[in-house]
Amino acid sequence: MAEGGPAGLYVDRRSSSCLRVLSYLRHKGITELPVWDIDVVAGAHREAAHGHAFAARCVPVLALSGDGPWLSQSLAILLHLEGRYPQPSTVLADETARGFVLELCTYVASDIQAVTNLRIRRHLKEQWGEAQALAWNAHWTAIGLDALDTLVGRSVGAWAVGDQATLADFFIWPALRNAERAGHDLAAHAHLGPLFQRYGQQDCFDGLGT
Ligand SMILES: N[C@@H](CCC(=O)N[C@@H](CS)C(=O)NCC(=O)O)C(=O)O
Repeated sequence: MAEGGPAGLYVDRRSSSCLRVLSYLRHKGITELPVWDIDVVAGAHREAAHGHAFAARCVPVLALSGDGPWLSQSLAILLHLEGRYPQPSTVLADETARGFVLELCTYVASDIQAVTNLRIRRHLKEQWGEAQALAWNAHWTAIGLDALDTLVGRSVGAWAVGDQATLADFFIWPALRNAERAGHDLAAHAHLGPLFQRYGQQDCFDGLGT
């Protein structure tokens, strides 16, 4: 992507943060937004030429035009898209319920994924080795999912908050997918285990990600 590369959504399909946005696009039926793949494991987002677009040094990034503005942070991107594509709504009208949806989103993004993401794991591996990096990941995932299970237990229905998809689902599904792929036993969680099974029947998540 040149500094003024094409507009659209920049993702790495291995990234749980990107899967939040990709599953949301599917759920909403948004097909007109161009999606560009970049390789964050190879460091494409850290190349100096892309500094404006990837100022936060992470994906996803939504380039609203070739020259910006650029939005990073999956929650900011989803709230922007929700304004452009309000139906079907994934934010709730009731203020308390809407706040709870955002609580779940930020719990996943800030309290689970932030301490387990690529640059953290890479640093831990370089400093202390692969085994310690894996142990760190398992430790914070277990603590995070325990708390998330309690939070979700307050609201869960067919989806994480009641019986309609909300922003929270697009954060929780990739987190559970990551945890399962890392060997975490989701069945040990009273609410998250069954919820992940129900997610498996939803088209918006089916076969998404690499
Ligand atoms: N808080 C950000 C997190 C984004 C993030 O951590 N993305 C990861 C991939 S899941 C990334 O680009 N990592 C690159 C790196 O760590 O160098 C969001 O919600 O979008």
